Amino acid sequence: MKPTITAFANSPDGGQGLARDMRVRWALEEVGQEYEVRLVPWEDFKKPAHRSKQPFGQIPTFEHGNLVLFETGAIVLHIAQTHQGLLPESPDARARAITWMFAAVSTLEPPATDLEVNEYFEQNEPWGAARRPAVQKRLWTRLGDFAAALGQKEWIDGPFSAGDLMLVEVLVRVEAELKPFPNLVAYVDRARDRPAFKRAFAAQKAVADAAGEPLKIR
Ligand SMILES: N[C@@H](CCC(=O)N[C@@H](CS)C(=O)NCC(=O)O)C(=O)O
Repeated sequence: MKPTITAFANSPDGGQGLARDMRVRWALEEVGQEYEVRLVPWEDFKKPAHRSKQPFGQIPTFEHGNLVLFETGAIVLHIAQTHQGLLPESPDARARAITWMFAAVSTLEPPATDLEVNEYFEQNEPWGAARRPAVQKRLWTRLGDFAAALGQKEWIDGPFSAGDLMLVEVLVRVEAELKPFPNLVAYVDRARDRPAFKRAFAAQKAVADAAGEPLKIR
């Protein structure tokens, strides 16, 4: 039986890879696991049926048999732990890869999301523009720290892992901010070159193309 994930019926980014089902699609493609997709219309996000699977009324979710998961970090970790290819065999290297997954969602993603929120939802507030430089500075500090840790390595710690997958998926959300960090730009480009990334991106884009005009969220 294939797992089923949920995704936007009509993604606000028109299929540019920013909707977070991309992370899950990409992980499934990396390990060669086929999957089904259930599209959720925007008006159903906060309804009880969807909340029973995702308490915050968000996408994506992951269902496999009786197991229902939410939170992309947890979903990607589950996929990586139940298939070969996204986590190293050695316990120490595995623990380090998982550490980077947590760094992606708990250290890098919050300032990235803060910038997105400022861009999409706060620009028309009287204080929106004034807040932006501080938000941007916090993000740049984190990006600089990560750029230093990555250095000129191909991937963050040995072969490509679920850690890289989650890190890249955060970086693509703030691509315009990566320019001062050429090694981060090259890291994202390398990831985008992976056949599994391309397949996941194409599958997500096909849904958006079929949906027509992107969802307006602001
Ligand atoms: N921390 C969650 C974030 C999920 C998330 O923000 N999903 C967005 C789409 S990319 C969403 O559903 N937004 C609608 C909302 O938050 O109401 C995860 O990683 O799964």
